[in-house]
Amino acid sequence: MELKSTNKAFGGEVRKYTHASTATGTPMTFSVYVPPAASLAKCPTIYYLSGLTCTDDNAVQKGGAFQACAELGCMMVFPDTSPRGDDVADDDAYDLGKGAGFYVDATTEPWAKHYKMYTYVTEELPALIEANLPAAPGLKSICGHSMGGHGALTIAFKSPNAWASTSAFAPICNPVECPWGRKAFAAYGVDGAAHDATELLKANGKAVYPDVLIDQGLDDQFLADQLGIDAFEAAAAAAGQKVSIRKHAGFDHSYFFISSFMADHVKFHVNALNKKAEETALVDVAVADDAMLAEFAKTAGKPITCKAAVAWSANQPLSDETVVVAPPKAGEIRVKVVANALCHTDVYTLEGQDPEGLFPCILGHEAGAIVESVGPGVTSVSPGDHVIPCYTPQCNQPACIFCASPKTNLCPAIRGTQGQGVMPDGTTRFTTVDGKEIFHFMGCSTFAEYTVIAEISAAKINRRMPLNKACLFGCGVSTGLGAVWNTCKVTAGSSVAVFGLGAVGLAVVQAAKMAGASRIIGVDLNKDKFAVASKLGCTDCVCPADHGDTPVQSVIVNMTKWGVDYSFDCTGNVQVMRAALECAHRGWGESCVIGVAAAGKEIATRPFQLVTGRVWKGTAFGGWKSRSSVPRLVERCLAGELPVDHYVTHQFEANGDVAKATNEAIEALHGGNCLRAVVNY
Ligand code: NAD
Ligand code: AHE
Ligand code: ZN
Repeated sequence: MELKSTNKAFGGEVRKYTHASTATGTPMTFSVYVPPAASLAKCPTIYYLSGLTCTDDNAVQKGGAFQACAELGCMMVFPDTSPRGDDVADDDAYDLGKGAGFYVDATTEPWAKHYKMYTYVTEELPALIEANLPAAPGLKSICGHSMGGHGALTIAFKSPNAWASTSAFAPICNPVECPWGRKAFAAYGVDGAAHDATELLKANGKAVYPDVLIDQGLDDQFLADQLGIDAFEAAAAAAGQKVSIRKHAGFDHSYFFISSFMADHVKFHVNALNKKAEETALVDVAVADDAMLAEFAKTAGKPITCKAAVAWSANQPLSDETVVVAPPKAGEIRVKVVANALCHTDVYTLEGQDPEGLFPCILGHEAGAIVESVGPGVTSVSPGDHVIPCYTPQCNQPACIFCASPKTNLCPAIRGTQGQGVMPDGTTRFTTVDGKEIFHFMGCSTFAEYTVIAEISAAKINRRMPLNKACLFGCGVSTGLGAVWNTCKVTAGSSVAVFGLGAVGLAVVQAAKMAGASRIIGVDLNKDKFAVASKLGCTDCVCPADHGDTPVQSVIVNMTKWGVDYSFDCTGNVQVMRAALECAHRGWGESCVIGVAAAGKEIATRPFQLVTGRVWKGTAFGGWKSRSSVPRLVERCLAGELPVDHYVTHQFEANGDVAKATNEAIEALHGGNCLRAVVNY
């Protein structure tokens, strides 16, 4: 594989490669878009098949796919449409031979020698891509235009397990019935019905995909004689295959048409790929433990009496209580909490600093758990599944503009009731044995042996991940990583300042290092944090107390001349938030608030700081869309790409007294040398 050219687009790269193909026996060229996210993790891949007469260049230069690919973190591969070369057979006409490989394997000479585009696209190229580029193994989808639309639909219908989804622009849907198809199949000696999307639908007689997206211009000059979309639509209806065929007046067969709807197709595929990523993440795990399932079957639908650490009021130690956990209602699940890590926010609320703090309540929101039972209508998880409760849910409803947007993770579906410490129906699932109601917390309440959460707050993960490690991805660590990769999108070579080197701050350091930041300045009042911070990537560590009256922001500006490209507050202290902003680079520095400030606290700075180009922003849970992203973080950790053991500095065994162990964890956090204290239930 030889790299022929590279161009930059939306922070990613457009690369053109040539390689000696074994399938076609000729040199083959293809282009690929590698998104910025690929520097951090392997990405799902969309294969785009071009139409007659095209090479990979057409779609690369005119397809308009890269912004969406960059935003959604997926690669896109553009193979050529046929073998090329002097000794490759060709035809004078544009619809046969070079530029018209029809994504089939020819059996008749002179075509049989090189025209093996089916094998090339379905086997050779994906193997080459997965072996040499940051492509997530087996996570691929396929789309295409015209002849490429025919290829995308037929290839997908023939091997639905290999392709997560398929879509097309003005596809040749019934080639056995159109001049292009009949000519090609006859010349290439191919059984047309085996390479005809409409005929395959008829042959399958059932749906193979949840949906297929097709866009068709109504002013398309080939619509009447070549494309056969009506036959396809009828066959799909007969087979019960959902197809979303969008017909657009005022559009023809051109790349103007394709580029107008390309982003929708990328989104369509990324949704399907995310779904497949979740599903496949679970296949290779140990089966649920039958004994546990048998236990769960006994308690399903009934109240469970168990132990919990209840906060009766602010600034009081947690109290060891026996509580009754009601069964999950519609859209809810009840989970057995296996391990819980303490986050500063739990302490912040326990100390009465949270404006939304309600007592009595069961705190806790960074846990690993197992599904005990599910309420009516729950489909995404089942008893025995391993989940991480997420305080930022993801409803994925078509009407949810937040879940639909790549710009945010702040799904508001249950935020109102969550802030009121109750379930979406406005009631609690926790009572004392004498019936006193107890509030939920952050939609999680994992300081209890059993808790009830909304289905949309449960991220289903790989059972191979120990739950007392998985819990770390429920809040602090994910938040720090996401603040760098999602919220600020820190680029290689950047300078970064991180205020507060607890678990959140250190995750920012780890992520900045992985993103290729060239200078990472760690700031903390507690110098004990500097050793681990340096190991994770800090190039400099600053203790404000060492600089007398010099404001720490000035210390950092003096160290860097104009300030840092990115700064992060991970303390929750509003003065520190100000310092973080004011040490950001003149002209373009971005400062991200992660810390949670106490009630009544507000941030302030001179507007001049913003006028002169600094940007102040914030993040909740690092911008991660919880149910689709947390399982992938867990996979990366399992794959060794994302070490997190260093965050667990303390472990406690509850042995039936969650309160005692959690109070010890709180002690440890206050001790100053604790990052995460994990309590095993
Ligand atoms: P932590 O207590 O473990 O770490 C805080 C660190 O900040 C400590 O090392 C402490 O020494 C340092 N610090 C405190 N005051 C400082 C100051 N004035 N100057 C320099 N350093 C100072 O907390 P954590 O669990 O890492 O959480 C950090 C913050 O992030 C908390 O406010 C927490 O509530 C918040 N948080 C926010 C999100 C979110 O989604 N936005 C998620 C998790 C945590
Ligand atoms: N209840 C507080 C808000 C607290 C806050 O900002 N929480 C963070 C998560 S902290 C996790 O340890 C968050 O994600 N907020 C977004 C949200 O919707 O709550 C208050 O100020 O009222
Ligand atoms: Zn937290």
